[in-house]
Formats: sequence, C-alpha cells, structure tokens
Amino acid sequence: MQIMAENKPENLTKRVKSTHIPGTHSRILLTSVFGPYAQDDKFGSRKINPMELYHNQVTRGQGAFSLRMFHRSWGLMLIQTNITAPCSLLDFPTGDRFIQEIREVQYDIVGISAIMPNIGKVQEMCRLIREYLPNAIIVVGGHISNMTAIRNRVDADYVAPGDGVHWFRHFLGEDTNRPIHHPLILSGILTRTMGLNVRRKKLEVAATLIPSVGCPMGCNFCATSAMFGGKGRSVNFYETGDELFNVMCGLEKQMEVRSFFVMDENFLLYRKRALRVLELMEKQGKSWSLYVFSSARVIQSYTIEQLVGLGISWIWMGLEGKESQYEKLSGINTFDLVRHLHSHGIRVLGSSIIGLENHTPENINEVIEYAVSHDSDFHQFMLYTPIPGTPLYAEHAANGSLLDSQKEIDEADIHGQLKFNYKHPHIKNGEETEYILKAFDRDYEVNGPSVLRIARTTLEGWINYKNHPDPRIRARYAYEAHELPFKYAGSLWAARIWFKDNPQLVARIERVLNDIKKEFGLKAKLLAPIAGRVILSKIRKEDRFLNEIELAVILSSLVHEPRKGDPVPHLKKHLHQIMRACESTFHYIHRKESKYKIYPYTKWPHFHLAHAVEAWCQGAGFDRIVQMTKADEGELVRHFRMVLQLLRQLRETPFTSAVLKEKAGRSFSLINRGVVDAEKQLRT
Ligand code: B12
Ligand code: SF4
Repeated sequence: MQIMAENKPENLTKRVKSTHIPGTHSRILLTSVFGPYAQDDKFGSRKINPMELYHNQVTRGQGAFSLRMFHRSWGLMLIQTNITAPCSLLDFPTGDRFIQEIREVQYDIVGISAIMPNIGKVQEMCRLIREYLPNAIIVVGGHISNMTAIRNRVDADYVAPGDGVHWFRHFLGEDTNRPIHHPLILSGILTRTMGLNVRRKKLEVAATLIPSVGCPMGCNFCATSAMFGGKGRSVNFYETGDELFNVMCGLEKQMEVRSFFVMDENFLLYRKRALRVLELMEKQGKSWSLYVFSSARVIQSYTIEQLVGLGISWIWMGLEGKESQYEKLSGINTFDLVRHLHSHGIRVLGSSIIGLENHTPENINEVIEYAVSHDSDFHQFMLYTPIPGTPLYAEHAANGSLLDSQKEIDEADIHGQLKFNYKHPHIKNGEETEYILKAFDRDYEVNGPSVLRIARTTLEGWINYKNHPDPRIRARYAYEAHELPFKYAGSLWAARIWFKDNPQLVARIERVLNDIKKEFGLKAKLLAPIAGRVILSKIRKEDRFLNEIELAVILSSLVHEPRKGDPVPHLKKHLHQIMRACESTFHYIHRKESKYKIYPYTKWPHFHLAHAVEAWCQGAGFDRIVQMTKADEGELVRHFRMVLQLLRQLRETPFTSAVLKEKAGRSFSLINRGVVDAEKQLRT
C-alpha cells in the first residue's frame, strides 16, 4: 500500500480538545452526513442534489425511467472493517438519529465523512458533538478535507485527507501494514425503475469491490485523483492479481454474488493486476461480470478477448468533450470505441463535461449533439467545476476567476449539476443551468431511456457470444441475457406506447423488441405484452408518484374537520386528482367496514386546507396562509402540528418503505418551520 507523506496524523493536528489517548480501546463512531437529503435546507441539502448516483447525474432527465438506487458509505465501511478498536457506523442518519447516538453512547472518537457541498452539515455535526460529547476527538475525512481553509471552518481536532484506513490505524497505534480486509458491500440498495422495485435474488446483486483509490492519470479537474496524491499516484489496497482474486473469491462465497461493481477510478490501468485476475479466472472457471471505470486509451490497450475474458460487461468512461486535450483520450475515436464495445455486449456509461474552456453559447448545441451521438447506454453530464485540491482549481485561484463562496455562490450549490463556481470565459449569466438540463433532455429524446438501451447492448452480446466455445464465457452472456425475453421485452413493449409521440424513438424501441422476439421466439412474443401491460401501469403510476408536498396534503385531509356547511374550495387540477384518488380509496375502505360491521367508519378525508398546506410547504409566509383559509391562526398551527404527528408515525412504523420514509422526512421539514415548529417557539 502506498502511503502519502502528508497523510500522517501528527501533521494534521489542529487543536486537540480531548484528553483521551487514542488506542485500540477507543470507542469510535464513524458517520456520514445527516439527512434529510434532496430538499432545500440551511445545512446544505438541496432538492436538486439527491443522494442517488444515477438519478442525480446520469438519468436525471429520464422521469419514470430514471434508475433510482442508493449506496452505502463505502469509505467508512472500509475503515470500520480494518481497525481493531470497537467501531460503530451511522450510515446517512437523520439528524435525530445522529443526536440520539452521540447523546446515548460515550464515544472517544467521532469520524465524519463528507464531500465539499456538505460543509454546512459537518459544521453542525461538530457543534453537536462538542455539545453532547465534549471529551470526544473529532476527525473529519473524505473529500471535504481538501477544501480550502477547512481546518479553520470546522470545529474538528483533525482533518485527514487521503486514505482513512491508514490514517486511523496510525492514529490508534495499530499496525499500518496489516492486509486490508474487504467489507461485504452490496453495490446498490433500494433499486427502482419504471415504478418497479428491483428485488434481486441471490447471485443477481453485485458486490462492491475496492481495489484502489485515486488515479495516477491526474486529469486537471479530477477530485479523486487529487485526493489521493494526484498525477502519478494512487493508493492500492491490493497490489497483486492474486490478492485481488482471493478477495473476489471471498466475496463470491460470502455474499453469493457473481458480479462486481469495481470501485476503482481506473481499474484497467493496473494492467499486470488485471491480467493476472484474468488468468486466475480462466484457471478456476469463474464466469464473473465486472462493472468498471476506465479511461478510453486504457480500454483500447486491451484486446477484446481480454476484456470479454475478464467479464468486463459495463464501463464508465470519460468522453469529456470534442477536442478536449486529455491524455487519456488522445488518438482515440470514442464513437468507434463505444460501438465496438456495444457489439461485444459491453455497456457503456459515457461521461461528458458541459462548460469546457472552448464551450460558448454559439457552439453549445453542437457540443451536446456530439455527446448524445455516442449513443452510450447511460450518459453522465457534469459542469466543468474547479474543485479545491485540483490543478484546475489552482489555475482559477491564481487568475482570480473563482466566485466568492461567501458572497457570490453557496458552497452547497457547488456540486456540478447547477452552476459554475467561477467566471467562465464565454458562458455567463447562469446559462450553464439551462445547458446541462438541455444535455440530459436531448440525450433522452434521441436515445430513449437508459434501462432500455441496455437491452439492445445485452442482446448484441448474447447474439455474438451464445455459441462461444468457452463455457465460462457462454455462461456469463447467458446469465446477462436471461431477462431479455421477459422483463426487457415487457419494458420495451410498454415504452413503445409511452413514447408514442416520438416516432423516431418508437422505431428504435420496436427494432430492439423485434430483434428480441426473433431471438427468443414464442416465449418473448407471449411474455412481452403480458409483462408490458403491468410495466406500463407502473410507469404511469411512477410518473404521478406522490411528492412530499402531496403527501402532506393527503395527511392534512385525514385530520381536518371542516365547519358545518363549509364547501370544498375549487382545487387546482393536481390536487383535485389527489382528492378523487383518496375518495375512491375511502369508498373502498368504507365498503369493507360496512361488510365486516366495523364502526364508526374511518374519518372521511377533507381537502379544504389543501391549497394552504401546499403553499406552506412551498415556503409561503404564515400571514398569507391565514388569508387563504377560514380557519384562525391557532387552529392552523394545531392542524399543521397534527400533520407533523402523522408524519412522525409514518417514519417510525416498521411497515413504511424506505422511499416513503425518506419522503415523510422531507415533508416533515417543509412543514416544521416558523410558528409551526414547537421546539423553536419554546426556545424563543
Ligand atoms: C459512490 C459515490 C457517491 C454516492 C454515495 C457516496 C457515499 N455513500 O458516501 C452518491 C451517489 C450518493 C454520491 C453523490 C454525490 N457525489 Co459522489 N461519489 C461517489 C464515488 C463514485 C465513490 C465514493 C467511494 O465510495 N469511493 C471509494 C471509497 C473507498 O473512497 P472514499 O469514499 O474516498 O473514502 C476514502 C477516503 O476518502 C477516506 N475517508 C472517507 N471518509 C473518511 C472519514 C474519516 C474520518 C477519515 C479519516 C477518512 C475518510 O478513507 C476512505 C478509504 O481510503 C466518488 C468518486 C470516487 N471514486 O471516490 C464520488 C464523489 C465522492 N462524489 C462527488 C460528488 C461531487 C457527488 C455529488 C455532489 C454529485 C452530483 N452532483 O451529482 C453527489 C452529492 C450528493 C449529496 N447530496 O451530497 C465528488 C466529490 C467532490 C468533492 N471533492 O467534494 C466525487 C469525488 C466524484 C468526483 N470526482 O467528482 N456520490
Ligand atoms: S482518467 Fe478519470 S479518474 Fe483518472 S484522473 Fe482522469 S478523470 Fe480522474
């Protein structure tokens, strides 16, 4: 394992407030930043920036077809698994859960992991730790630790950039050279798309595998490369192919998996290691699938037989932009490369940058068309963003083009999906916000939903490899194609109807569907419309999926008792639809209650306050809300607090799905403000 000189605890001390002497007896809490997420709040949560990799920055514009999925905090899991001191982990806790933990358990050390947009949360967490655990040592790590002047901005004892396993071992006086144990990590959780919860059976989930962190290519904008040493450096947890292969065998056995999400910025760059893994896979007949990140030039340095043999079935690859001068792309025709990979069943997630130095309002459409015409299975778009620690940031800092993070831009908004944090030479007045959305929309309009593009690539792979002489390779392609005649055919059937107003897209979808039918015959022909009807209804439902404000409106209707004779106001269309849907459900419930003689009947929902609840959730002032209803101020406050009570119950009951819990949390914080916030009223 490569150790970076600057990653030594003694170099990083800011001010140690605790008298605790760290050692293997220390009780440690590791935590990621608190939720709720995906809403606008003073701690830096942003509605536009959910905790979902795909929905955030890849399938953002794909509506009901967006791939929804959550990830655990892999860095913290890796640290926890590799220190001997007793260590608990809070993975994306709510604020309340975090407070409960630090109030109830006497930890000696609390480690917080965060990225830069979450600085407000880290400041608040440090404040809370000082309040509830005044003797604890606070360590802040992860990408936030590269932030300018971070040591003066958070009340932590240590700020620790780079690899946390080495840092903690050193800090606790443990052997830093012990081998790295790999945690058991499911690559994604709570996966959902097209309104369907993707429940994976054993063998169908992928394990996350972390061979290295950082990337020695050192592209000027790359935060991950900079974090672990920049150009020419990285941290390898497993140096050799043999070590890595053993870890994979262990994960295969313990987690019953056959695929790996390889969380390594440039897995194929470590050629000797990758080829040794291939050799061992061949020797032991491993039919694994590997999902990897890799730069284009590195991919092209392998033969297709090597890639296929290694089980590379999905590649996240930087396309960056036309004429971008990156070494990793020099001399590569990325169109040919994507096409070539597709023909071997290798799915590609292309990643493009919006706002490179040469992008202008005049050429931005061309830039977007260039990216979209790659027709990669997924496409990530990010704004060109100088992040502290990177050469690009240093360049902007030197020429004075960075925006002032105190006055001109909120740090919580520097996440690459909203606006620049610097003055772009050509793109001004916030036009980038529109450009990035345009890129997502255009990709969706031309290439359709990513989850269906995958069907095309998978089919190509199956057709080309179903008769491959090597049973190991045949087995992988067969496994990857096994859902084509049912789930994928059904999805394509449904999508054909869903996109009926886009004839070009319909033609594309039909082509793939017909090819699947040709390949799988009667099975696909029969199953496509059966599965398709179900999927179509789910897509429709997902498209109308209740948001957090609508949830509050419904709960409000359950507790509101109008005055006698008060008519229901004329409701806006979407609220009217919700009322109708609720009423039909209540009719059903009452029929059942009548049948089984359950009295009194469940209270009927009343939507008299729907507009007021909606406006309050959208941030309207209380005076305005009072004008919107016949209720007086006291009644309204009581009413909102009853809704909060229901939301609390919804979050606490074990039968609520995680998605609904998350939504209830968001709804709660929208309502619990100003005069409604009882705690705040007591404090003031
Ligand atoms: C998975 C991932 C996510 C996941 C989940 C992250 C999680 N569960 O923590 C999700 C999808 C939620 C996500 C979202 C975003 N992400 Co992200 N994400 C990643 C990704 C791909 C992998 C992270 C990872 O697990 N790496 C592997 C582990 C082992 O490494 P690690 O996390 O760095 O941890 C090591 C060290 O950092 C350190 N360490 C970590 N924590 C701690 C704590 C302590 C106390 C100590 C001492 C050390 C320490 O030790 C670990 C072991 O060596 C990285 C890119 C990358 N390759 O790292 C981007 C990355 C972290 N994400 C990034 C960004 C910008 C975002 C988004 C803002 C993107 C967006 N606009 O769409 C959102 C933010 C969401 C939000 N609301 O905050 C940036 C961060 C940039 C920065 N400098 O702050 C990165 C680096 C990508 C990039 N190159 O731009 N992300
Ligand atoms: S090749 Fe990719 S991971 Fe490596 S430095 Fe460049 S952008 Fe970062």
